[in-house]
Amino acid sequence: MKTLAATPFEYTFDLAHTALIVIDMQRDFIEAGGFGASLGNDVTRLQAIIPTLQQLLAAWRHVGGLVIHTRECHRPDLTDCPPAKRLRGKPSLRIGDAGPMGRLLVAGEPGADIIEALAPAAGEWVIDKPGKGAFHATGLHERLQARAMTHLIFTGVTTEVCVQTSMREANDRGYECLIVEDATESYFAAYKAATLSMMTAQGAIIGWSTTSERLIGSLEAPDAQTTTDGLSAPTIPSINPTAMPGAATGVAIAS
Ligand code: C5J
Repeated sequence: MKTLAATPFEYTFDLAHTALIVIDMQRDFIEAGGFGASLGNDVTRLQAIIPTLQQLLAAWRHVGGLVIHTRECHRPDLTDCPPAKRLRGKPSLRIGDAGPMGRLLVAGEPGADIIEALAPAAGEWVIDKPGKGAFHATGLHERLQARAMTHLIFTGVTTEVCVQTSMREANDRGYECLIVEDATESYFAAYKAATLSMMTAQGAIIGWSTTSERLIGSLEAPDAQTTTDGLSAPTIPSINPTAMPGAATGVAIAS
């Protein structure tokens, strides 16, 4: 078991039953010309977390943890995109419209891809989701149950939309949830702060938050495991994620 300092109190997890979830680090949200930009947002705010996510992914992969990537996208015929989602507001381009990276938020288009710097490695799960939440119409819960997963660690974008929705869905399904403060970002600083605050309030009513430094530190530390004689024994070797292949370049590392 691993325990780390978190808000509002310590978070404990067993790596074998914990998945790291990277929400929607897609070109459509991170790069100019995509869906996020069509709503008038400054996408450079989201680009700032890429190096942190690379370090965290490298550390998580090094210890053999399950990684799950999500992509918010729709079928080309948009039958899974309700008008209430497509027609809302006055964006410069709507979901399904053609932009510089192909049709916005449509599966298979360049804009729906995960950015190259955070490309999924072999064996990692990639979940296409038509909603904001990762559990809506994806079968994710069933797959997690089949792998006996109990704890989920959330990262990605945007904090108050798809990350928060997914973490709330997970909490309702019984998962112990942690969000990594510097590995998630919003187009709006105030919304990110409010989201972290409301999810961890009232005794971790939705879950916990921590920093990537603390989480990586917990992966580097010896695993506290009770042995038959009642003593603790270290099981995980010490690591330095910044020195790993791929940590700086974003090259995918097979887990
Ligand atoms: C949004 C997301 N903001 N991934 N999607 O529409 O947060």
